Amino acid sequence: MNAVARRLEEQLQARSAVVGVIGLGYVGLPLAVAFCRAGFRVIGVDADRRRLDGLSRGDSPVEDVSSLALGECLAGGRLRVTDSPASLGEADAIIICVPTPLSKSKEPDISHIVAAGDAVARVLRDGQLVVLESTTYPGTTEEILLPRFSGPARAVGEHFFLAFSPERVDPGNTTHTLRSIPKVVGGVTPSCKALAQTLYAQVVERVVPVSSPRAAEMVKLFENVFRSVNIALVNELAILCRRLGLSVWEIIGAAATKPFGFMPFSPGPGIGGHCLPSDPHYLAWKARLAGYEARFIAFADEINGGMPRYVVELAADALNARERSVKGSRILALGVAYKAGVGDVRDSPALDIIEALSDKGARVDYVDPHVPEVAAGRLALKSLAWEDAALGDYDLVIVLTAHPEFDARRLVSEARLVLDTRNLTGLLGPHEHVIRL
Ligand code: SAJ
Repeated sequence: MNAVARRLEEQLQARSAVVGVIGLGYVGLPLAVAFCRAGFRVIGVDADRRRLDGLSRGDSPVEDVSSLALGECLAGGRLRVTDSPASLGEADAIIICVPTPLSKSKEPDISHIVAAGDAVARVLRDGQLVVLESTTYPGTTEEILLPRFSGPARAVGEHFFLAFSPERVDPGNTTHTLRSIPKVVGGVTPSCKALAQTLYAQVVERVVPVSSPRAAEMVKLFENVFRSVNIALVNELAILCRRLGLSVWEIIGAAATKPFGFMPFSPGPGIGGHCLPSDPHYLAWKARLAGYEARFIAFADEINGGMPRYVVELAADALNARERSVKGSRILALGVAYKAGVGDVRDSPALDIIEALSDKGARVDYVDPHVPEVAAGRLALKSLAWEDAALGDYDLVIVLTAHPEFDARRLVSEARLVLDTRNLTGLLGPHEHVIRL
């Protein structure tokens, strides 16, 4: 480490360094609050004026950050939120946590990373560490950010430092917290890696160094491809078990008794959220550039993407078996969030299912205690209250998100026909009017 690096190292260890976070969403805001609570001064930057206004009022838009915790950081003067990236000139460490969505053609859209990189390049000075956290294809840190930051009199590892560290936030997971989830870090040079390790060691229990930013970028994508492929496997198993007259839930439950070499996943109506539907495509895209077709990723996407249509077919078959058509039937969807316990509807398969049933002429209502209102295609719907929903008034009740608020016993006793895609009613044994995925 040269003198510049050693000085930054001392500031990070003394927690006198100023930390900048670009992107105050489900990744950036918890990180900003964690550094505040560790004693750092933090500058939070976000382009969304409405989000900033809410943050300045102490209203947390992120379920994993309480407004109380946010308010304490603001009141203590440790956290300042702004829409001006120019203020990052004051920061000694800058963490970029901007979205990496897909384009319409399912190709990486790194425009937010490019914009953040250009903003940082305008304020970059000697002695700063920049870490990219946004999930992206292997090579982004060194191909997109490094050239923007390097110059004739500014070399990485000497004047400034650059690393990648994937976010591993699992929204709604109270068991594994930011502090307890090991943090993978890959630096462009050994000094970059060492400084990024010191930065994160102030807020997480375990830092896992890897050989390069590309390795760290790949680790994250592998984690998500692992989940996407295994979810597709159990979704295909669900389709197969139905054809063979078996319960996929029984098969998986029994297989999960194997104490080694097995990891259970659950079939469902499809996959949603900010990660699994999109992250694997970043790797598939990079693989194609390297002349390789990542077939597991493509096939998993095909299976998972086909589940909403499969659920609509099951619903139509269930109504048909009772001499009801979808057209004209009243259907109640339980849950629209992309997974249990959260209010996030991004890429939620429930919205596709509700829209498809409505397009077939069903009148669809929904209940989701975490989502007061939602747009499903052209539909603008408001949630009914679970306790007020007259389950017996519906021709079909479909469980799409297994929120803990839904009482399975009441569902089975009051509803006339249930399609349970999340095994919410699994413990209640077989019922003629309850169909499970
Ligand atoms: N799902 C299934 N079956 C399963 C597991 C999940 O159908 O067995 C569905 C969920 O219902 C959801 C989607 O897949 O619609 C994604 O579920 P998820 O549990 O992966 O939830 P995410 O995307 O919010 O969080 C994941 C993290 N989850 C876990 O590791 C448990 C992790 O992959 C990343 O930290 C995070 O994405 C991210 O930010 O990349």
